[in-house]
Amino acid sequence: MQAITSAKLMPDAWERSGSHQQIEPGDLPGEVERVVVNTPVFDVHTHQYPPAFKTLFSAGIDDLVTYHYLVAELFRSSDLSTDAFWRLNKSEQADVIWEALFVHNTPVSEACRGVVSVMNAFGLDPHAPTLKDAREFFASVEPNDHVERAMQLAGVSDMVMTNDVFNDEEIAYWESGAERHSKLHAALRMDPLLNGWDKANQVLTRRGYQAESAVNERSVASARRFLDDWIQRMKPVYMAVSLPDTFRYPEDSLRARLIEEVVMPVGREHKLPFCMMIGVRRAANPALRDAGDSVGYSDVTSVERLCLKYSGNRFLVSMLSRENQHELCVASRKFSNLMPFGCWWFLNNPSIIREITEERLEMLGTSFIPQHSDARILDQIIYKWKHSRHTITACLTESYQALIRDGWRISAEHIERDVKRLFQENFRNFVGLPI
Ligand code: FIX
Ligand code: ZN
Repeated sequence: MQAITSAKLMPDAWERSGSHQQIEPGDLPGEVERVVVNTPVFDVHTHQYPPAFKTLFSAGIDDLVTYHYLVAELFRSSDLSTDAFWRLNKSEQADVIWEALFVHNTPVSEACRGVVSVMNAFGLDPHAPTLKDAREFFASVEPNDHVERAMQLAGVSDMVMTNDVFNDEEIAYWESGAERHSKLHAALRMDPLLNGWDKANQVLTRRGYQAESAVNERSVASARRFLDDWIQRMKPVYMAVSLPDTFRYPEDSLRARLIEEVVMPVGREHKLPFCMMIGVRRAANPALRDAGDSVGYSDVTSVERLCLKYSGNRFLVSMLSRENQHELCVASRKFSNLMPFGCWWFLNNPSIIREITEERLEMLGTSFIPQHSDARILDQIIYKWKHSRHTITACLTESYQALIRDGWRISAEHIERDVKRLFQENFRNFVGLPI
């Protein structure tokens, strides 16, 4: 005779609360999709700029089709040499890529399917034999309206830019007071400072921050003053760097000294997280230029050591190697000042987004940032978020279904709370932005 537990005699907490309508298992997939599709997302890492940053602002079909992901794919489906390709102008390059990857082959790769998604979103024919119609359409849109339309289609509320304070072209816009966009937040990117001090110290000196090849007291003071001044001007939400797969901490290197004596103190003083994107092997094939970067297995223990030693700092971390993802989840369980984010670059494919999101839900609950677009071309946010939302919906649905199997009950309010945390609140809380 099975004992009847007291729980069955009394209305339980769910019934007593009376405020939540339980979702039936059969309705769950549709409810999760409704919430995921309709919850605006904070895109925590992009390469976007406001239209006022004219030469840095990128949108439209020629930029989309010559995105470096597609350039890499072109050479697997064309006999064209890299030299011959680079001698073409942008629209000629786009025509070659369109022919090879969309006309003579089926665009099944994620990057190609992304272009199809974007064209479909704007009512353009992805089966068109040429880019003529698409070019006419994109030539007709006003850039500022285009930003609003693309963010609305993508369901993106805010985007974080990548602002390279060592790029003369970009800082000219900042110094000229070029108009910003209230929903495009700055990120102070400093790859040259940490990965190329031999040149960076000369740039600092040229700009009035006397520094030397040695990371000595004078250099440290100048580098900190340089960052302080740019933080004052940009109001970034975090400081960022892309680190190679060989990055180690601690290490006897200029980079380690600069992290310890410049980045960590500046981060604490300004309450700015340090965003590390780890695992790039730059220029694995230099002939491909931007498309020539590759991936390398990196060291998660180095991340843990930084989180332990600098418990007063916060670390946003994305790693490029699929093989590092499980370790990064484990490290995130150990350090609440470590926030894993996104399925970066070569990981931004449905099969891998699914794997990473599932293991994050299993090990971190809803305490992580599931995705970022890394969009270089404005229109990419439309496909990157459409495709990622599809996979995130599937992962969340399976997590809820497993919970229901084990006795939990789900309401729409709970799903809305969870997705808002994943898409907005985890990041806003971590960088100190208002909810
Ligand atoms: O370092 C980065 O911000 C990387 O995301 C880029 O260098 C890379 O080219 C990219 O856009 C990947 O999606
Ligand atoms: Zn990026």
